[in-house]
Amino acid sequence: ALTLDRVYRWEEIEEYMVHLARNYPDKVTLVNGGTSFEGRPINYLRISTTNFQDPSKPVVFVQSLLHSREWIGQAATLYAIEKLVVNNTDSDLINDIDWIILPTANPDGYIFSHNSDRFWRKNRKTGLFIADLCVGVDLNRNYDYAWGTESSDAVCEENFHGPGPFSEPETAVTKNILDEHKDRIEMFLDIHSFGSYVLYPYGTGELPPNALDLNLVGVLIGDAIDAVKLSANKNYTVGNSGLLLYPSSGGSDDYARKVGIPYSYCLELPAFRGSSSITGFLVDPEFIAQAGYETWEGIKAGARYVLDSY
Ligand code: 0X9
Ligand code: ZN
Repeated sequence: ALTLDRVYRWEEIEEYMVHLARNYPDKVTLVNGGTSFEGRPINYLRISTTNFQDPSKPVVFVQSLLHSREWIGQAATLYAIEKLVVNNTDSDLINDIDWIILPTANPDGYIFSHNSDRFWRKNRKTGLFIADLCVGVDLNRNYDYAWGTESSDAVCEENFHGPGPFSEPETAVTKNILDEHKDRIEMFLDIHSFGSYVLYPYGTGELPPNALDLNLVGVLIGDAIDAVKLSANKNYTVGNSGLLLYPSSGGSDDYARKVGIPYSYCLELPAFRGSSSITGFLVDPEFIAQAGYETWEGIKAGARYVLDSY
């Protein structure tokens, strides 16, 4: 088991996933989804009591750490894995749903955020700019939905969208998972920070046909989280990402919705102290367990909705 009293390094999380697959072979499968730009394996877990062979079960896909500095989202994902596999108190969620969980979508960036620059956001793609004076692609602008329309074509910018849609091996991993299982994935959650938002497509501000349902289920998720917060901190807001937050294109949630995943969200977890500056990415060890616990309440609410309506 893993205790959420600190942030874990990439190698530790990899080891943890190997350990789970080995110790819970009837529930957990470790899958390699590809290789990062710097050559690291991008591994994810399939959690299923029927080895993913029962097409009558819906799939919930949770991804985190697409943005390197957003450490708290990865902690929340690890908490969800623990609650599903090691310390399960919600048997319906593991028996009746198959899960795909990708804790570290951007391993190169994550390691860089530990070793060199705590506030690094992008991946570590090089060869884009003279003498590599600027490196990295914003992976959440690199998916193929309205690619390049609400993002930057300048390598040095934080929201640089890359040379083309899915130019990055890291975004190709998500794409392949979504494409492979799109008929069964009912919910996709891409966990980010910070701001306490439940955001739904599209980042351009255009509304998908099921926007009303997306809003309704988004409110269920946000309310479930707020219900376990201290009253002073009830602060989740729900809305279309382009309208509520800011316009952007090429997001993972947008691609998931585009290929047919009905309930696709970007969850922006809170900053550990109502911070509005970049320090909102910093993680207080005391906040990790709470963030994991409250986010899990939201994930459960979303997953149960999906289960009941599948
Ligand atoms: O800008 C982003 O990629 C996300 N916010 S963050 O502060 N974590 O960088 C929001 C993405 C919302 N989804 C889409 N725009 N599709
Ligand atoms: Zn983010």
